Amino acid sequence: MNVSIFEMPLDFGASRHGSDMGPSAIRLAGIREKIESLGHTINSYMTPISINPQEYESVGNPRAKYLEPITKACQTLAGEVYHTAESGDFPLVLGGDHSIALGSLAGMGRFAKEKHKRLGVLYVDAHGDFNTDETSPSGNIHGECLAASCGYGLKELTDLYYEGVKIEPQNVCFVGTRDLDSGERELMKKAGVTVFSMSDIERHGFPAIVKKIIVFFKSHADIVHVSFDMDVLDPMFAPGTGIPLPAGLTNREALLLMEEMADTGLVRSAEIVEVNPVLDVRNQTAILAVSLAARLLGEKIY
Ligand SMILES: [Mn+2]
Repeated sequence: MNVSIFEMPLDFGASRHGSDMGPSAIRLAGIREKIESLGHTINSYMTPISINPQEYESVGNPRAKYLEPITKACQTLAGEVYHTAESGDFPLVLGGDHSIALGSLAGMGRFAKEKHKRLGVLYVDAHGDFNTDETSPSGNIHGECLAASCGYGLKELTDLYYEGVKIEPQNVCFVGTRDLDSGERELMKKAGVTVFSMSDIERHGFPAIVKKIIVFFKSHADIVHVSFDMDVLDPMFAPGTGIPLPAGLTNREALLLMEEMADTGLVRSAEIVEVNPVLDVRNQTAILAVSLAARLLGEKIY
């Protein structure tokens, strides 16, 4: 397979800055060498656009902080992701905070639409990212990116790249969720997304949940985008992330999930976000991000 890697050094979407250094940390952890060792070809490896550090931009509307630089960067990313998917290559986007999903999902949304395929999204995240400008307690856009991609929220976000819904909410499956704001929870229920929370995992066991996720995508999607937020992991395994929350997935569970998703043959694109080296210990979060990407791209132990 040909893989194109996009580095998105963007941290405007979060209140704890430093995830703009995530792509460098993942690069230093050896993403390129790892992917090539699996027999894939890296077709391009680039920073698609130059993104100013947060200190050089103004916050703008406090209800939608850094809206302008985020939409500008995501617009460019969307085009890159679309053209990569169109050429048959696998776009792998490295964040950056989760607001970059606005770009990836817009790019894959256009690709799916043009090919008349149903796009599914596996959203691996401790949080819902399903706020709108009206429900968000913080005004941080990384908490609104999935809602916006599903058509809810500010027009500047919902109509990014092209007008209209990028992903049908009934084709979205969450896993590892453990912290939702009340407004976003309500909107998620109304929108009809599927959620496998940490409580569901505790109740049924992780392998049983993985089976349900696979069944979900086999019946809801022709192609799948995996959006992986490192904060889904327990901080024991991923301390280098903006909003660490206890009681998360173990490294073993997350690796298994990526392996099983690879085996579906449906995954056509992915992003790994919220690696924040400022908060990390000896780059372990970036190193784990590389292992997760490798499993998703077909790495087998035996
Ligand atoms: Mn997130």
